[in-house]
Amino acid sequence: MRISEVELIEIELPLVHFFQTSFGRTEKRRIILARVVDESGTEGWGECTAGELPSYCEEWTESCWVVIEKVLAPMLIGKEINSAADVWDLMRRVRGNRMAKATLETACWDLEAKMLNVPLWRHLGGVRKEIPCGVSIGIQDSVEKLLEKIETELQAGYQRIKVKIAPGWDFEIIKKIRERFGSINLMGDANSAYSLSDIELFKKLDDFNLMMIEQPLAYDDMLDHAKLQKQIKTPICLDESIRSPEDACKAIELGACKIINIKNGRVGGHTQSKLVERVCRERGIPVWCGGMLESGIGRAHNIAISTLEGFTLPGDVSASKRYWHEDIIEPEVEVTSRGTIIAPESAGIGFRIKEDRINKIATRRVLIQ
Ligand code: OSB
Ligand code: MG
Repeated sequence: MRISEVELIEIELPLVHFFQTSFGRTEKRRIILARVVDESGTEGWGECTAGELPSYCEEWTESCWVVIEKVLAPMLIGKEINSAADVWDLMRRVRGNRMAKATLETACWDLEAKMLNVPLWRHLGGVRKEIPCGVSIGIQDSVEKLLEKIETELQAGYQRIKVKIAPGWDFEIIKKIRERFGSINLMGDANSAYSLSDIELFKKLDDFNLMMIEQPLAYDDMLDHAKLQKQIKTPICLDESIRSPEDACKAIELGACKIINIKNGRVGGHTQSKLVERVCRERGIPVWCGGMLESGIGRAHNIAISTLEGFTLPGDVSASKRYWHEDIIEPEVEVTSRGTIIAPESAGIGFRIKEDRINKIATRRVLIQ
């Protein structure tokens, strides 16, 4: 392929319900979409998963916009690209900025799959047509509200419930969930809200038989996670700490985790996600696909990567309607009563992009040629 132009479009999408983590509350998303066009006229779409502020990681909507527009897109435009798997290497002179890179890299995978007329998930090497799904439920204004939400998601068939935890919203919350719903598949995600001095809390949480506890300690501290994992039974799952296949190797060797959450944005796109999946599979570490409150395009990419062999645990990939009044793809992502999503059979990401809707909610755009 040879990319003739890249268009960046920022859209504003209000969430159906606010999403609160230990680092803050999100009410509406500012999402950058990338449309990459091959000289044959074929298009591929990617979504930037950076947040509205640099809280989850250093990248955010504003930083990604400028890095993609001024640095990354010019590195790809006009180059003869043998395969989407080479796009990561074309951007290797830029350090970090993995979410910005993933925006273009995933778009190139969609483009390539469309040129080959195959579904992206098959093109990535996926082995399952149906992926197991869980939900991530943010911190609520009351425990009653949280229990109500869990009830709704269990009714819908989701295979596991993840709740966000933070100091003051942890032990008692998990206890109440266990009392009310018994032995459901349950896990907590702390988004780095704790330190090793909270070890007694984690020892007490062991009694609740959680599937895992996600990123309890600092985003950049594998050593402390290794120390914690040695003293608790609950498996630690790393999210923020794993930015590359090398990070995955180190974390596993250190004993910092027993499970890894893979996010395309955080690791730099599909090629890097595939490498992290392989590192984990070869070492017997199960993985699952995380979410970043994506719109339909990012969600479709998440579905595709979730079909790889190592993604054996239910991910945070769930139905469009949990997030948006109206998504930007058609059909919207739906979940079966078994709590699964069926990977689409049409070419590329496999969903139609609703460009008329995108045009209506676009807040800025730039064409790079
Ligand atoms: O830590 O997994 C996380 C959302 C934004 C930033 C970080 C995280 C999350 C989620 C939501 O947990 C997952 C989703 O439903 O998209
Ligand atoms: Mg997380």
